[in-house]
Amino acid sequence: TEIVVATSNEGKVKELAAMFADEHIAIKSLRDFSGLPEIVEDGATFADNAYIKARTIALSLGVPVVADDSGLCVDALNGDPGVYSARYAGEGATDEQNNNKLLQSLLALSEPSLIPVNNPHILSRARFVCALCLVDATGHIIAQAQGECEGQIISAPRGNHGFGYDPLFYIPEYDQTMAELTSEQKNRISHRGHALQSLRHAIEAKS
Ligand code: ITT
Repeated sequence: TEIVVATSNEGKVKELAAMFADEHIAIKSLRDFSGLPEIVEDGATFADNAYIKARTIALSLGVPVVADDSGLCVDALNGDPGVYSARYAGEGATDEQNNNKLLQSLLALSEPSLIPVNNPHILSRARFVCALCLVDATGHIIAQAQGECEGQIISAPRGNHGFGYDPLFYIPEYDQTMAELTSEQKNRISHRGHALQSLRHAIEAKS
């Protein structure tokens, strides 16, 4: 079996492929197709954007589609970059540019109260959020789900696994950043892992 995921993000593809592997479901991403319509990702929420991506691609290909819209919400930045996580440092920004922008924004706040005296490296609490949406071949929602993962933004990157903001996302319970965890560990505790579990339950509840 095969499922189309409406994403061009290789990091997402790898993680979702690993999560679907147990069920022998292979993933096709937008990189496997050409001539697809432009996706206008102008929703106000992760859930809205996941639906927009899934629906656009389902209507174009005429098959069921899953989409993942995700991002990082930082408390000290009032929830930013949020739905703008992929383009925080500008359209087409690299992960490194986005990470630098995040550190700059947090250091610019320079509110000493945000920084616990015993650990000067923690800049803010934060959470990763992932919305998944499964639509049928006509673009109607079959199931939706959201998952979150709590952590803290640290002042210097650590680790080189994962993607995006993983090197700056510290998880106290593991004393490691998301980029220091193995992909198996990450998938077990991540926003994406939780969202997929919840999507599976939503699908089972329907059938
Ligand atoms: P698609 O729309 O093609 O799926 P995208 O990267 O543009 O890819 P989003 O709009 O959902 O997707 O933005 C997600 C951004 O949030 C992503 O680029 C990362 O910067 C960040 N992000 C999401 N999940 C993450 C994770 O597991 N680890 C680190 N950063 C993550």
